[in-house]
Parts: sequence; C-alpha cells; structure tokens
Amino acid sequence: MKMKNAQFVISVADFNMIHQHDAPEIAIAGKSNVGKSSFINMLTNVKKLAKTSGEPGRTRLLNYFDINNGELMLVDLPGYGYARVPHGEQDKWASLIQGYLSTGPNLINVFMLVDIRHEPSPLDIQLMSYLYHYNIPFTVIATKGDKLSKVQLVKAKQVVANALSLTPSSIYVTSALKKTGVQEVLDRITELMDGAIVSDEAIAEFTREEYEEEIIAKEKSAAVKAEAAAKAAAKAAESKYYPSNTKKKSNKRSNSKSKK
Ligand SMILES: Nc1nc2c(ncn2[C@@H]2O[C@H](COP(=O)(O)OP(=O)(O)O)[C@@H](O)[C@H]2O)c(=O)[nH]1
Ligand SMILES: [Mg+2]
Repeated sequence: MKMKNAQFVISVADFNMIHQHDAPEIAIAGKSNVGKSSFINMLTNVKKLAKTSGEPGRTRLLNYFDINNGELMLVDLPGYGYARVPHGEQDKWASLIQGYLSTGPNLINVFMLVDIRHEPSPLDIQLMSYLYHYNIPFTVIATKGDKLSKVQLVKAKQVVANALSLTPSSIYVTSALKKTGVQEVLDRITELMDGAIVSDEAIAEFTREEYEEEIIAKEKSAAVKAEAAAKAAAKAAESKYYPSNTKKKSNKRSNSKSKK
C-alpha cells in the first residue's frame, strides 16, 4: 500500500457509538506507552497525527484515522495495563476494547504492538485470547527495535514469540525513532486488504483449540507453582511461630476441643 494521505476522523468513548463507515479497518492495540501513536505517525508519515504522550494511559478513546480518503481506517485503541489507573477505569477500558472487538464489522486485522524489550504481559496474552475468541486475525508488531542490538533483537524476538506461542518469523520489528520496518508493515497491509491471507500465517501455526489448551496448561502450571509457594510460605511461617514443642501443644488443645 502507498501512503498518500492520512487524517484524523473522530474519537469515540463508548463502543455503542462506534464510527460507521465503509473502509476496511485495522486496529492498533497494545499496552499504554508501547508506542501505538508513534507507530501510526511513522506509518502515515505525519508527525503529530496521533498524539504521543509522556503520560501514558490517558487516552481512553478509540481514535479513527482515515487513510487515502476511504481506502483504509486505522483505529488506535486505548492502551491497557497502566498501573496508576484505578481498577474501575481499567474495567471500563476492557469493556470498550471488548465491545469494539466483538462488534466492529469492518475489522480485518488487529496489529498487536509489543515492546521488543519485554516479555509480553498477562494483559497482552489476555488480548490475544480475545482475538482468538472472536476469531479476529492479528499481526504481532514489536516496537522500539532501535533499543536493542542486532544480536539482542534475535533473542528478544524469540522470547516474544515463545510467550505468544508464535514463530519468530511472524513477528514484525519496527522502530518509530529510526523509521524502520515501515515498508514491511505497508506490504502486510496490502496483503490483508487484498484478502490474500485467507488464514493468518501466525494463527495457522496453532489452531485455536491447541492455543487454548496451551494457555490452560500454562495457567495450571502457574497455579500449581503458586500453591507450592503458598504451602512453603505457610510452612515457614508455622515453624517461625510454632517451634516444634509448642506446636504439639497447640494441636492437642485443638483436638481436645473438637472432641467435646
Ligand atoms: N526509542 C523509541 N521510542 C519510542 C518508539 N515508539 C515510541 N517511543 C516512545 O515511547 C513513548 C510512548 O509512545 P506512544 O506512541 O505515546 O505510546 P502509546 O501510549 O502506545 O500510544 C514516547 O515517549 C515515544 O517517544 C520507538 O520505536 N523507539
Ligand atoms: Mg497513544
């Protein structure tokens, strides 16, 4: 795709008021501060089209950007996972994002942005679960590629891929600072718009069932670990507060009580 023209259309705060139009839509999703707005500015080559912010978590809106007068609509989704935001607000965002994902009729793909330096968070994985759940194809795009060396990039890509159960080759690496990865992403958009990709390569690697099984297995092993840790902590606390002789006493007391 050739980027000829880009302009801001509208901000929407409520998914019941989702903007209706005829163009195919690509949504940009990811944590607060991951670089969504910078990515849109890089892609469209318009410096301040999307507002980048030093104060993350402030944009709880869906922001629509028209590309080439009706050829494509980019939708900047509100960022998630900003720690200083009260839980009630986070819930509102979750429902805005979920509402959007479950209703958007023109949505052809979600660009899921992750910071190349960090392993994807549980919230990233939750977003991915929504995408699988609603059968929405997606593309993982790593941001801030300029922050790592070439060698580090290879490793980091593998880490991101493993956490999301994808192949490293399916992940696009970009840098808004150095403006790298733009052409690859534009080519990806062309493919998506041509409908050339019937089944998304990334998704095809794993069927949804396999993916869900893997997530369940991961959750189970995390739960087992947490239980073991809790037991160990309880044991440690017990031995601290009940050195062996007094512990027996207390047991006896409780036994005799229960007999009565
Ligand atoms: N070095 C570097 N910094 C970036 C890049 N993309 C975004 N940033 C910085 O990360 C911060 C958050 O970016 P922003 O686009 O507002 O993130 P958003 O909250 O996801 O929209 C800003 O300070 C950006 O300048 C990148 O590719 N490289
Ligand atoms: Mg932003």
